[in-house]
Amino acid sequence: MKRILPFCLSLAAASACTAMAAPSAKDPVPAQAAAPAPVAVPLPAPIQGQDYRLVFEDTFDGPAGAKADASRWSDWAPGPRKKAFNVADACKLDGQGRLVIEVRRGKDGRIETGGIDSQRQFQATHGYFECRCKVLEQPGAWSAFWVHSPSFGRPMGDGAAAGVEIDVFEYFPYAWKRGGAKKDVVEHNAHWDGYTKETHKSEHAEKVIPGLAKEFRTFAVKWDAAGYVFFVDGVESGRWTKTPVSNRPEYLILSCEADTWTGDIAKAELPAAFVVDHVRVWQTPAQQAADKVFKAEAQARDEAAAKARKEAQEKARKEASEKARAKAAPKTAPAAPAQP
Ligand SMILES: [Ca+2]
Repeated sequence: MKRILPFCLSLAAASACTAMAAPSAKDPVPAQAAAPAPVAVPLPAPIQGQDYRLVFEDTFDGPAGAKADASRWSDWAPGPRKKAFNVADACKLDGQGRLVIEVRRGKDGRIETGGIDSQRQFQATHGYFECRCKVLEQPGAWSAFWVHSPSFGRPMGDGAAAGVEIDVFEYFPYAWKRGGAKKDVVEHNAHWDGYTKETHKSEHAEKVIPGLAKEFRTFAVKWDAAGYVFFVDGVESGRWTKTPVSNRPEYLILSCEADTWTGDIAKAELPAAFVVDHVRVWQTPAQQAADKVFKAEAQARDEAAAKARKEAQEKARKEASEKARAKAAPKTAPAAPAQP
């Protein structure tokens, strides 16, 4: 068996090896039928022939009304976000293998929606990140699949270490700030160096996809050492040329948000939904190995930054308490003039 092991390991499918290791007539036949072999997920066209392996997948199978799988996602609810309120039942499975993120008017007139992210469950550096979904097309709210950094803007001025907000797709069909209606325009937006006016940097790419919201689309980014290239249904839809290449493990987000600059939500036909069929992440073995190193580096940086923050807080606290003590202490009487 030893001799053929490397041959077995080199096979993508283990069926040939299984056949060689089939039980002899003496071996008991398992009473239970073997579980069906998992169906291989076909490689997306832009990464075919490049040794990519599936490292994350959610196909959103489960009973109707169930929450997204907690081993992969955390729900944003409850809480306010921009012009909406994230509620627990806005993100749920439809029982048909899809996640539905609803945007609706609550009883008190507030806009309710939601989002999920994988910050605690899954992070990766570099790879091919894809989402098959049907986008939301209403004024005042938008849907997005994005990849984000837990240390966004820290350290400032170093997007490689701090990470970049990678908006794999955003769709703002009624965004008046962006030159009027942008129906059918898919956007790929980068943000780095924090969100304040003084430091924030961004880059934008977009493409017109006729009938963008009419059917399910597959949005993807190929993020690697060479940069970022975006795809819609396997066809390139844009690339960034200025954005620093993030070498920071980042997490996945699926969300709907609402704000006034994306149109008048009073005119929206609600409830409406962002429907997600699957999310997959692929990496090459070299990217998987590098990812481990990036994760260790990021952890060391995060820990050092947390320690520095704690020390600074402690120093500030001590200084404030010394100041307060000095203020409260009785003034010492001036020394009497020396007698002649
Ligand atoms: Ca699905």
